[in-house]
Amino acid sequence: MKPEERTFVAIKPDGVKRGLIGKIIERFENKGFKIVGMKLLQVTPELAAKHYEEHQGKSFYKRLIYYITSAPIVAMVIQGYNAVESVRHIVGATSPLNADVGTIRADFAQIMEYNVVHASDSITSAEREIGIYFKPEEIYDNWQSMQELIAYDEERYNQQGL
Ligand code: FUP
Repeated sequence: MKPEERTFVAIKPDGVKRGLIGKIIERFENKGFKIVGMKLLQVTPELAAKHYEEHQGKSFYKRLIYYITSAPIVAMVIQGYNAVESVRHIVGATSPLNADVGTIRADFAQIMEYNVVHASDSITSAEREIGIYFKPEEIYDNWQSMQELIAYDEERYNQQGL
C-alpha cells in the first residue's frame, strides 16, 4: 500500500465569515482523514503573494489577494491515503458551476471568486503550501485516528483467538 500523504487545505474568508468551518471540516473527517495541523490566521499580503505566486500578473490576481486577506482563514494539514487527489475530489472544481454535486464548492458556493475552500493540486504544491503556513513542530501526528484504533483492537482481539 502507498504511504499516507499530506495535503494543505484552507477554509477561505467567505467560509469562515459564513460560519461554515464545522460543516467543511466534517467532510474531511467523515472520509477518515486525520487533521494533523490546524490554525485560524489572518493572511498578510506577503503571505498571500507567496501562496498565489503562480497567479501573479493574471487579471484576477489583485482581487484574489484582496479576498484572501479580507478576514481570517482556517489553515489545515490533512493526512490520509491519496490525500491530495482525494481532497481535491471532495472540494470540487474551481468554479462551483462545474463542481460535481456533493462537493464542497458545489454545495456551498456560487461563484469562482468566492469558492469557500482551497486545496493543494499536487504533492509538490502540498509540500510547498504546508511549508508556507506551518512550522514542522506545528504538525501533530502522534495520535491514533479512529480507523487505526479499531485496527489495533481488532488485531489484539484476533490474537486472543476468541
Ligand atoms: P484551485 O486550485 O481550484 O483553487 O484554482 P486555481 O489555483 O486555478 O485558482 C486559485 C483561485 O483563484 C481560485 F480558487 C479562484 C481564483 N480564480 C479566479 O478568481 N479567476 C480565475 O479565472 C481563476 C481563479
